[in-house]
Amino acid sequence: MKSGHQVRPTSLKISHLGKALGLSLALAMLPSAALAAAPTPLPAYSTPAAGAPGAQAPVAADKGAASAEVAGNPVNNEGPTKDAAALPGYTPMKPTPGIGMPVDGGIGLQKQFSPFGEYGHWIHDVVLMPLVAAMTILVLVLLVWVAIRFNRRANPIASRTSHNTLLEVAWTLIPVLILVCIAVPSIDLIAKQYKPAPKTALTVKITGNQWFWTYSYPDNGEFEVNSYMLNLPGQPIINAGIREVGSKPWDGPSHMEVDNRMVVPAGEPIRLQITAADVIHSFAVPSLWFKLDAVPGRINEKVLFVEKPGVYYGQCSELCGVKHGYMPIAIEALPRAQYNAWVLAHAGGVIDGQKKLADTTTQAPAAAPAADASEAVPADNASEAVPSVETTASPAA
Ligand SMILES: [Cu+2]
Repeated sequence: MKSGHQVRPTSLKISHLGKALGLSLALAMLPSAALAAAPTPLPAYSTPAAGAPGAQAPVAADKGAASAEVAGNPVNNEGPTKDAAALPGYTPMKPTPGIGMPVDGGIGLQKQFSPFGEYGHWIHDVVLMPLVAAMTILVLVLLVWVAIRFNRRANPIASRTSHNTLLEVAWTLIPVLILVCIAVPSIDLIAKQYKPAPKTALTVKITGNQWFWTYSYPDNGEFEVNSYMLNLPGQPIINAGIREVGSKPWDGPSHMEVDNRMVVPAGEPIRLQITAADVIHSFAVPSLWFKLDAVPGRINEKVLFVEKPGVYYGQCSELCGVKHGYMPIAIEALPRAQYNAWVLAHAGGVIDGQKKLADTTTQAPAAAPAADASEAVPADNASEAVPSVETTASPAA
């Protein structure tokens, strides 16, 4: 028993203890005091009552949106655009279950529907996985072998060997070769992904907002659609004024389906220009091997090529605020003719806007390189050499 020793502090000790306690208390209080002083904006997502639709504005400005507006970025406060279901002459495509979307218990990559995706999937399956598996098994076997064969009991007198030239060369060269095997295809894939879209490619501009996506079609009459996640039946309303998932026959999975999909033509390169209106978002669609950050004040560009018609789902992949998890992406790829019909269903939608733009902005049509003309050309322009269009969407500044 040493308790007697402990309960006999001198007065000096008590005063030290008191000071230390006071200091730590003050330190502990500091953050809460600071919090109490600062106005705490409640996240807009807290829906007070499920039975009160419209209780919460669909475009709830987070801190990011406010500061973005101050910085001169255009903030989309227009709210939902007309639901795609209301478009004349267009019926959204019904997605194929398990295609272009995550599946229960899935552990691999999603089935790919773009050339880059197939290449990337091949690297994963044929290069990376066998190498990783072989290395893991080799190291495991070596460890087990050493533990059994060379433990103290099995091998009481240890070898004093300290150098082995052949071994040392081997364990330097083999990892180098492994890295080369990985580097060659992956650098090749990266380089290919950096290649810009052909000059004749259709441009679609994507803007990330808190918390929905805006898709603009500068080549098709500059109309734009806002894309909101559909609400979930029996759950608090996430986007006021938006219908519930499952209320139309073409609706895909909950949390992924939207009121207005990003409709694009299949089988041709599309120039996606991506920006954001408030905070950083990220436009990611796994089955199309596509992920690109949406950054306020900056346009990121990448080619999208969807091999066949279908509906492909993705999600915002950059933490962007309280409703980050509720701004899914749905891309509907249609054959050219059906895409054109979808364009015409919008007020102000035009088909040959791409060509007209090219005609008016052209500087030297004769100088268009022949290589460009031989590259994939949108179907409605296939018969003509389309002069160059540099940038059809103005930067968000
Ligand atoms: Cu986001």
